[in-house]
Amino acid sequence: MGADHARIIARQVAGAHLVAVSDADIARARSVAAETGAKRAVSDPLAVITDQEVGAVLIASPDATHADFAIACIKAGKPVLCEKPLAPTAAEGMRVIEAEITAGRRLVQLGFMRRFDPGYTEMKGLLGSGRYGEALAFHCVHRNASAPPHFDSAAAIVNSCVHEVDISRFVLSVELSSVRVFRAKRSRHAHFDDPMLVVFETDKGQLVDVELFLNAQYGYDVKGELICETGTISFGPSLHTEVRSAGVTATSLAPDWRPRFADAYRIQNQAWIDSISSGRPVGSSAWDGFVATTVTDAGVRSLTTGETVAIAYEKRPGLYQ
Ligand code: ISE
Repeated sequence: MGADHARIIARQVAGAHLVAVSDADIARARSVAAETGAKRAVSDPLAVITDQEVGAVLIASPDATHADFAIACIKAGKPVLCEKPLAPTAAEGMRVIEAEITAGRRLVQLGFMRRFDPGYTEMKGLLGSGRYGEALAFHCVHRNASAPPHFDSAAAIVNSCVHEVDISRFVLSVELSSVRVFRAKRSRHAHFDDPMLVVFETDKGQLVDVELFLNAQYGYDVKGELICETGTISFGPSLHTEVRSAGVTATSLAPDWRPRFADAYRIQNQAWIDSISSGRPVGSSAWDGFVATTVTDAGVRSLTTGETVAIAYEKRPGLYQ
């Protein structure tokens, strides 16, 4: 993902160029720097964050390192686009919120790229038009071809389902008030509970259900269908051409999220760069990232207890109004 972001910034975004690339594997950092025209390749991420020539930082490191790197960027006064999740737990995420409050300004944008995906933004716009009445329920499908070996059931919620947490808050303009996780019959191709059904209630009384299936084998498949009072709004998994031939209709599916959400990543990264010049933050804030981890914490609790878990956290007004 880091290499992809570097390519997007170098080739698809106006108003920024790459100065330095860091990776624990220095050979990889060097190869990405050579490919993207970055001047420096280093293995120490703090060297990039404190580099005088670096004006803004994009973090795409392992989840457990996000909070510390984001805090280092805030301390250095540098805007940061940080991949999701903000942190593996809400307690760790709160450290980033405290750092921004201490700095007295918002510097973090969370990389919830689906907020920039044309399918979801159009869905939000159509709902906002009022033409279809109120939203009643939101069906979400989140299938990956295969999960990495280090994934477990909790990681599926913290790292993958966190997207539906953020996008349902965004599309419906709601807060999620409870969560319950159901384990389905486990696929023979899975090494953890897969698939799972995750059901959220919103503070406006709607239901959001997510089929989370990370070893679906056949490809990357993300769909959404919003059920409203006088109509439904949905988008499909593919932006590609449909071919009809020999009695069959065929569309190709992306192998993973990078091609599927290529537009979303490009639009997100451009919006981030533009927001630095304009001083007007866009996308998900650190607070949105914190709320999402609060919800996934509750999801992980539900996974353990099998019960519905209420979602609660103390609001931090001020910066995040
Ligand atoms: C991955 O980290 C992503 O962010 C993808 O969008 C998601 O589909 C996948 O399940 C995550 O592991």
